[in-house]
Amino acid sequence: MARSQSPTSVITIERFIMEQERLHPEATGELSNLLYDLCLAAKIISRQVRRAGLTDILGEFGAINVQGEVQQKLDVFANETVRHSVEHTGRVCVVASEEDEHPIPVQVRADRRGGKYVLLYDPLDGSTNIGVNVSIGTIFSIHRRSATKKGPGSLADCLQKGRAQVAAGYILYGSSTMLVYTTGQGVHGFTLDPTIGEFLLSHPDIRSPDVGTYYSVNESHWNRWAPGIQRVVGAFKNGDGGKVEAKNARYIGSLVADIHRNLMSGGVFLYPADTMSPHGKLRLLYEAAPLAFVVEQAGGAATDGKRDILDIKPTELHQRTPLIIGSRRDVAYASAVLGEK
Ligand code: P6P
Repeated sequence: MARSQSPTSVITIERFIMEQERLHPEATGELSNLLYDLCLAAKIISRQVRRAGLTDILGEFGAINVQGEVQQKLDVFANETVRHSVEHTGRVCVVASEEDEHPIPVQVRADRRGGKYVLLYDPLDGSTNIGVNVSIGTIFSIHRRSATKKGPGSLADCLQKGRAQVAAGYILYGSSTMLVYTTGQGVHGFTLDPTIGEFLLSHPDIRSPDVGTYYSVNESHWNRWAPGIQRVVGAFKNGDGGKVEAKNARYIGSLVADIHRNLMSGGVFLYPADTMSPHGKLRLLYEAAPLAFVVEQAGGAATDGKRDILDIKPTELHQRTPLIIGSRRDVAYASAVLGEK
């Protein structure tokens, strides 16, 4: 019989972040407050996503974003909600989004010093799934400013290796709304209780199995892949007679949903380069790098096939990268095969 939770036994994300902060006497609380800001944005976006089918917000906004994709109304709403939740706080000096061509420097008039942090985010990944009620997600990455010392931040502050992130995570708008994040002290999952508007600790210290149950890839791209990738996917599908067992295929086509399932159950996700997308499809700064930080902190791994995702030095804001991410031994297997001559 599950122990019913008394109101005093629930741990809100606010209490959890505060307790985590106390582990770092040098902490000023600014990172904690920035994470709260993102929680507020997540609640607002979640409310709108949950109503998407009931208001006229469905459908296409009509504008074309920097990726050349038709912007869905919820994309625009989510993009602005995240930015409006942080830009007045004095905690960030620059924000950059998948939906905006350039970073947006932030200067709060009263504070000449300028914010300490950089926020990179994909406001609503998988948005083509909005109209068919498939889970979608928000992904965020937080760095300290590095290139500028005060005032508004710059593109150079955004172009940092994933290894330098101070926090990263995602919000999954699925059967429930979950926020999963890391600050380098493990990975923790919180489920939104909409009746009280609080994210409650539901998955402390998430650890991924070393070997995955699932492999996730869009196999319709098979003929566009390099032979090494075909070998790797073939082994995940059929086994390779010893080094890796055949796995179950699971591919939702919504990055956060695929990554979250594999994080919890064990699995490996691949979005390789191919003849049509020579650098892959997914973005390094606000998709691959934050997810790699989370997955590594849960005991997994993430590579572009040659290098750890977190060790790649970005040169452009929206640069793409091939991505193989998930259970540690599955990623290692893929890297070993791809490294063979
Ligand atoms: P494909 C959704 O459009 C997205 O950006 C990710 O969420 C998802 O993992 C990927 O693209 C799916 O791409 O080519 O398999 O449809």
